[in-house]
Amino acid sequence: MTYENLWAKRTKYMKASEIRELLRWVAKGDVISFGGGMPDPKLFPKEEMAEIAKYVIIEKGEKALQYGPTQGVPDLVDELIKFMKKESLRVEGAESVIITSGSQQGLDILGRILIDPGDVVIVELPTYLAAINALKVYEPKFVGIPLDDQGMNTEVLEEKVKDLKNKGEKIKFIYTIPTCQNPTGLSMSMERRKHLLEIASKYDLLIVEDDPYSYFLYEPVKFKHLKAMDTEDRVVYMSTFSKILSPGLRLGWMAGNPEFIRKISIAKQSMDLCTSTLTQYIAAEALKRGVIERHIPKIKEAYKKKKDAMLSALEKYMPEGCSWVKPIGGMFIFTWTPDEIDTKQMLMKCIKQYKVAYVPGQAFHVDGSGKNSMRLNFTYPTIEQIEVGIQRIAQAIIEEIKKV
Ligand code: PMP
Ligand code: G9A
Repeated sequence: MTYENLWAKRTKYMKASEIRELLRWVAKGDVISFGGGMPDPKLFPKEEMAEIAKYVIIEKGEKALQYGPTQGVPDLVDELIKFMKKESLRVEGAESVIITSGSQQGLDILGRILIDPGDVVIVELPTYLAAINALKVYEPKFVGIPLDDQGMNTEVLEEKVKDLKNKGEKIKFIYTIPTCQNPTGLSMSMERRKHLLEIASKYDLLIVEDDPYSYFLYEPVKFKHLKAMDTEDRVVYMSTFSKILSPGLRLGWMAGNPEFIRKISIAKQSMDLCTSTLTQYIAAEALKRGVIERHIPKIKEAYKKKKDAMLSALEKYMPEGCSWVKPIGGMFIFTWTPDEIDTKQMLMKCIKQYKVAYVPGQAFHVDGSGKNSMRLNFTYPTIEQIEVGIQRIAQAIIEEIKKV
């Protein structure tokens, strides 16, 4: 059988995720992983989750083991509305929320319902690579807006938007991860957030706010969510249980205009009918019992130590010409090497010879830039592995510099 001739045209735009590909090496065990944004597995609240899982199956099994509504089981939606309210994320009611199978599904659905080939999607430069991969299949034109230490440069954004509008381009939405951005760890300042909303209002644009990381900041700072500042119903908010509890549950959620949510729900029906009812009931119970509220301070404390350990190791071992962001939360430290280094080329050597993995930065850049950058995850490895792993990467960089 030859499969080559069978593939639909759209498969041309499907690309294997650099993050997912790296998981193979992590599974081998002897490679220190700074790759995928995985939580510290030692911190999962296993006992409490086991108790909850048993309770849910025994006490709520008739519903929890059954199909559920596409928009999400009401218990979880209600709990999420309360959870979001504490963050000043007020939603009008259950019709404004949908539970997705990970927020990754939400990203794919956004592409399905919004993008026709040639439409413009504005993203940060760099941005989350699996968002790029999910949306790419729908053939948008990506326009990247650079970031600085205040997050997305909204001056540049306005210029780009004006230019695109003058050219008659159809801008479908602006995708942003305003707090502890993936991959850079940068956060958008309040001024920039205001400016972004002003631009969206002036040019009548939809904003997608992807927010997995704002729940565990390591510094005593607080940012308002774009959704909380939005007075015109033009922000769609999305988040996930993956980082604040467990990615194995595969639960994300979106909140926005009810008509918009309804469209998402219809698109979702043909993908999976509904998100796992079992894990939704488990998550609802975890929220009810305060498991997540108790878990967040624990991960904050542990991850801050790991982040500091990685920053110290970078300081200690990295050669001249390297620089990195000091994040206030999240899971990543984005690092630049000297210009002459291609981190994608260096990766295999790092994995095979030095037994350390990272995500090359280029995959996060819609314009193909970022060749000399890498994303380092600090939540999954142990503190000891962080020290050893950074020393190994530094050694590999030093050798590469000698070669050129
Ligand atoms: N968006 C961003 C910005 C992310 O960092 C991630 C996970 N790394 C996701 C979406 C997807 O998360 P999940 O599907 O596990 O909810
Ligand atoms: O395992 C994945 O693919 C999810 C991780 C996301 C990330 O590393 O940003």
